[in-house]
Amino acid sequence: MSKKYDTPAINTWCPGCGNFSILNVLKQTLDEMNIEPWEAVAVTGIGCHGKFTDYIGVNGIHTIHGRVLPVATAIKLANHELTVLGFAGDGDAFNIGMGHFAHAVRRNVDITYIIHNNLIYGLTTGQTSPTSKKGYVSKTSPRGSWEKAINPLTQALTAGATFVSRAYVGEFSHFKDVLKQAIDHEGFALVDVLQPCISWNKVNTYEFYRDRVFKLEETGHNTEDWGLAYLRAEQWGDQIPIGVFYKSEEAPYRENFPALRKGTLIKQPLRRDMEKLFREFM
Ligand SMILES: Cc1ncc(C[n+]2csc(CCOP(=O)(O)OP(=O)(O)O)c2C)c(N)n1
Ligand code: SF4
Repeated sequence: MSKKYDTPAINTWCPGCGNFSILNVLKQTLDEMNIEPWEAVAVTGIGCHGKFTDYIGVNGIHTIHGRVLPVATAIKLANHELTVLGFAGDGDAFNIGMGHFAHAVRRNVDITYIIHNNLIYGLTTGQTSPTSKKGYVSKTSPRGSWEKAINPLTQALTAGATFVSRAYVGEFSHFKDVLKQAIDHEGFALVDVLQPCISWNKVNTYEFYRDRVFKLEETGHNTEDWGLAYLRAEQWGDQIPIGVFYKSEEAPYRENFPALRKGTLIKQPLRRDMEKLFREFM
């Protein structure tokens, strides 16, 4: 595997964590898509997934909890030539960051949003998260969670997403294929990744997923059928679908900005005397 996306950082994820697979899939995907390290930017939230910016050798910003999407949106608007990749845990994305999700989706911001969905809070030692299933027992829900779980896929579909997908870390080449399609997609692309947390989630383990996941494309699934995508997105139990659920073509967010039709913002000449502006704040 190419070493050009490696960094010197010492990896502190637990050995066997599903995050390793996400990192390796991403490196291979970027390499195979000929996206050079300086052509991509990774934005991460707070959590075990947040260390991604240390471990992937592309431009990166480790932002504050729940704010991956507004930061990624700003980067894309400032320089839409970059491949912008957002990485968030299920807690980061669907608790503190939930408000941003529907807006990034309905705007169709041209970014790929990768959810490290381990169905718990990993970094803070295994508390129930918004995607934990009803009845899930943890130190914050010792009698079992009584709240309905948030489903990232149905949330995205109802908000009007143009690319909705799910991958599983144990299906390496399938994951890579889904990720390539998501990065290629012009508009907001969700990749909900089923990522076992071997230290804290003793229910949704590698064995759990190995016995349940199946590939949608092997069922003749039609990715243009929103209703079918919704039905499949609700399926969770003995059988768990992975793959591309839905995709459609719509203009990405930046096309609403006449100034961006002339090219990426950072390459346009400044029309204001910025020196004067900066002096005002000194
Ligand atoms: C504003 C704020 N609130 C709470 C926290 C504590 N906190 C750190 S990580 C985290 C959640 C981690 O879970 P998740 O986003 O699912 O990521 P994972 O660790 O599983 O990758 C929380 C609540 C924080 N750092 N900042
Ligand atoms: S606590 Fe869980 S999510 Fe975090 S590094 Fe360890 S196995 Fe991975």
